[in-house]
Amino acid sequence: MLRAMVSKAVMAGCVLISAAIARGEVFTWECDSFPVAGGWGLLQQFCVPILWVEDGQYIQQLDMVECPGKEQGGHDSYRRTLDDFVGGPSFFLEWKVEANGDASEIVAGAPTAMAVGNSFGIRYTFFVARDRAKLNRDNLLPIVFADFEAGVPHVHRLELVNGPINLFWWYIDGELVTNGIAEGAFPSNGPRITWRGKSWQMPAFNRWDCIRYGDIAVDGSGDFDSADGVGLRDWRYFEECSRNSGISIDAGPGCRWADMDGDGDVDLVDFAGFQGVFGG
Ligand SMILES: [Ca+2]
Ligand SMILES: [Ca+2]
Ligand SMILES: [Ca+2]
Repeated sequence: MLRAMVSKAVMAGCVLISAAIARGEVFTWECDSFPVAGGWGLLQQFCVPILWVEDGQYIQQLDMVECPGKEQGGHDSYRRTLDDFVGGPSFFLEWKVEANGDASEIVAGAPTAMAVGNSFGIRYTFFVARDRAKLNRDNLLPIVFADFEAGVPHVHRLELVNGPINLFWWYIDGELVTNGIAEGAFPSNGPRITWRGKSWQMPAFNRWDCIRYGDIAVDGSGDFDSADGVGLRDWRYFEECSRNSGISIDAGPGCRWADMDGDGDVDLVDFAGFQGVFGG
């Protein structure tokens, strides 16, 4: 059961003007390859992290064994620019991870971190441990924690809508943790995404299952990646939504695009609707 401790923030939104450039659609890395092969730039590695790919997951085993005398253990981090997504009306970031590191490591930015941000102070930095996650947007804004079940992977989802007022939402496993007014439009002004595994004072063992981001698909469109009509790539994600949903099981915010009849689930009726637009 998700228990969110949310402090309310009331602040004025500010609109950053972004140049309209050719924009991307959706980036996906399903963790079935090493990150660099999946398009990520290696940022930092130290203290000899042990890394491998297994069953569609990228696994980081991080400890202090190879760091005698150091104040922290293994580290493995990656980055990509988000320049292709500047100027969009919306943006989502979704990732699935299971971390076994203790929540006491969060204070040092471990055992996992996922951050999007820019050079102008807009950022969303998430730290996910075994049974707790933390969102830090800006040091002047309230920090939000969420507690959840240990020993299973969890899907984290950030949604941003840019407009006269910029808004954000954070979901875990489809359940809203917090939302509110954003500090500005994003991605904007040299945006980037960075993620890492890290061991501070205790070993960490992280199983990453996927990282996806890009435009938020239009509800009920069947078009997951907002590109090239409805085709095989969309089908791969439709099938996933269908598997995780079903009659009377809410599909969650990450599957609104696959809920063709808008009743909250992704079932056989939606499959028929998806077939109707497939190839179109
Ligand atoms: Ca995977
Ligand atoms: Ca598509
Ligand atoms: Ca439906």
